[in-house]
Amino acid sequence: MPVGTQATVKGVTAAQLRETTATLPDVTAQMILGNTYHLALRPGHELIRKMGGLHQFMNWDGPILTDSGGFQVFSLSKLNKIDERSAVFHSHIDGRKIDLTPEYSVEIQESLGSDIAMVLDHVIALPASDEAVIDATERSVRWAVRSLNAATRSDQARFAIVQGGLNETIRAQCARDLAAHPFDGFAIGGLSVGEPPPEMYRIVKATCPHLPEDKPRYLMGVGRPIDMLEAIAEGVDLFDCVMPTRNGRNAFAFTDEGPLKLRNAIHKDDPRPLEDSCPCPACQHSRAYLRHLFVTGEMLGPILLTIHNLTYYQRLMHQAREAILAGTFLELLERHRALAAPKEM
Ligand code: PRF
Ligand code: ZN
Repeated sequence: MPVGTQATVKGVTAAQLRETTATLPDVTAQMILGNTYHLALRPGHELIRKMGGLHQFMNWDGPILTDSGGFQVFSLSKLNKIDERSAVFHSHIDGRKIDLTPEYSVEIQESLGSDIAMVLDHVIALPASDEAVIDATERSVRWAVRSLNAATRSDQARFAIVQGGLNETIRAQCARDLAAHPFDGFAIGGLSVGEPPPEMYRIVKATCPHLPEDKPRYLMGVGRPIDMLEAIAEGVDLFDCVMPTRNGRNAFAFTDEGPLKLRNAIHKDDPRPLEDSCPCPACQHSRAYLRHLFVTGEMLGPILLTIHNLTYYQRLMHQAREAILAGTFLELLERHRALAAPKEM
């Protein structure tokens, strides 16, 4: 899922976003991610509801998943107080005090009208003691059940979020506790927060076997191409990450030969496209031209690289699906492990 925090996937129109999947035969509608926290603060979920909901507001007719605000409250706001009832915090925009209960997060997401709503979770900073991790994890389970009970829309799916820090036992218990309730899907949260990648893979591997076989699994805020493929190998289905868009804005292009930093002088007179076989509009141009756009600060540079990176990520996920069906997924994974490995000098 491309990230559209502020009701826009930064730098691209809805039509351009749709085009990033146009050459992939198995993709008919592509999901994007929106954020409860940001949209409730600005422009306000009531306004978006009055404007016909988030799909109409941003002209996206594909599916939308909204995050609950749990992670953003803990990472962006001035968190005031967290107890069993709610997380009380001050807006990072105007300092306004907000009392975010699991029920209020459901209400906001129902106003936004997203297709999938995430439950409010308690995310804690790592490292933390087992005691603190267990406390936040058990609260996250109780909040997830409250969210389920508060929901009123039958046209919105609800995903629970597994927490549990870097402790496999706590993770497994949390996954089993959540799996006992009729959620439509299950996310793995609290990862990709600075831990080394092998630690994240270890926790994903320990969590997945405790989740229902027949419901989607979503690894939140991940990640690099290799991280997604490692997680797919453990049974994860869904991801969101700012990496293709944010890196694109910073002149960083993903390719099947590894990343390219377009500001680098090595590209100054390179006539080749980023990738020969990529059908995206950026790949109608030379690397020399794309570099020129970044060096001169032209806005087309970030736009084109965003489109290329989104196209790359969608194609990678398409390749993973095809490889799973063909029984060749491990070859794809090995190829990307080699790409991601530190280069020998
Ligand atoms: N919880 C929620 N959203 C998230 C996360 C989480 O743990 C993460 C962790 N990487 C990203 N987004 N609610
Ligand atoms: Zn391209």
